[in-house]
Amino acid sequence: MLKLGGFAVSNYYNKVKVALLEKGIPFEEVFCMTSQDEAYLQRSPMGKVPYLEVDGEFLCESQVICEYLEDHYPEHPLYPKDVFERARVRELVTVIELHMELVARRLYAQAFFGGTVSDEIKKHVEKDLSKGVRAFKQLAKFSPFIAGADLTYADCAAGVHLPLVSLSSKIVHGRDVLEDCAPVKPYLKMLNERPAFRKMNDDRKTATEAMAAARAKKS
Ligand SMILES: N[C@@H](CCC(=O)N[C@@H](CS)C(=O)NCC(=O)O)C(=O)O
Repeated sequence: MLKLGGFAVSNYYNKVKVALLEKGIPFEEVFCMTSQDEAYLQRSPMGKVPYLEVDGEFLCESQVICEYLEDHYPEHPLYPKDVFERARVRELVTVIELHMELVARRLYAQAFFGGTVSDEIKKHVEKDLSKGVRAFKQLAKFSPFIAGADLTYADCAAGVHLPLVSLSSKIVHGRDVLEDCAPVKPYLKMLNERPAFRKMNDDRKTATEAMAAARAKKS
C-alpha cells in the first residue's frame, strides 16, 4: 500500500492526494508536519511535504511523485496520449507552480499566518505574479479542463494552487490577481463537483479548522 506523508492543509500534499483519488489508487495517509530533523530528512530530504512511501522507499517532490504514479499506474491516465499534449500539461503545471504559486507563497506569512511582508517583497511579488498570470491566461484552455477536454495533472495543480494565489493577493495587495480571469471561478466550482476534489477539499477544511483551534488554544 502506498503511503502519502504530509498534512491535509498543504496544497502540494493535496495535489498528489487528489491525483491518487482521481486515479483510484489505494493509499494510506500518514500525518506529518514539515521538519528539518534528521529522521524526517531521511524520508523527505528537503524537509518538505509531501513524500510518498513505496515499499519502504521514499520519494519527494509532488511532480516527481505524480510522474511515478503515471508510470506505475497507467490506468485512468492523467496525461494525454499525444507526446506534445503531455508537454503542454507539464508546461501548465510549471507555470502555475514556478511562476504563480511559488511567487505568491512569499505573501503567505502575512496573508495566512499573522506575519508581515516588507513593501519591497510585496512590490516584487506583484510584478512577478502579473507575468505568471499573463502566461497562465495565455495557456489555460478551460475547455472545460485547464489543458483541454480531459482532466490532467494540470488540473490537480490548478485546483489546489489557484485558490491560494487568489486569496493571498487579495489579502495582501487588496486585489485578487486572478479577478479578471473570468473562467477561473466556474472552473474551480466544476472541479469541486468531482468526488475526488470534493473529498480533498472537505478534508482540507476540517484540517484547517483543527489547526486554527489548536493555535487559538495555545495563545
Ligand atoms: N516543490 C515541492 C514543494 C512542497 C512544499 O513547498 N511544501 C510545503 C508545504 S505546502 C512545505 O513543505 N513547506 C516547508 C518548507 O518549505 O520547509 C513539491 O512540489 O513537493
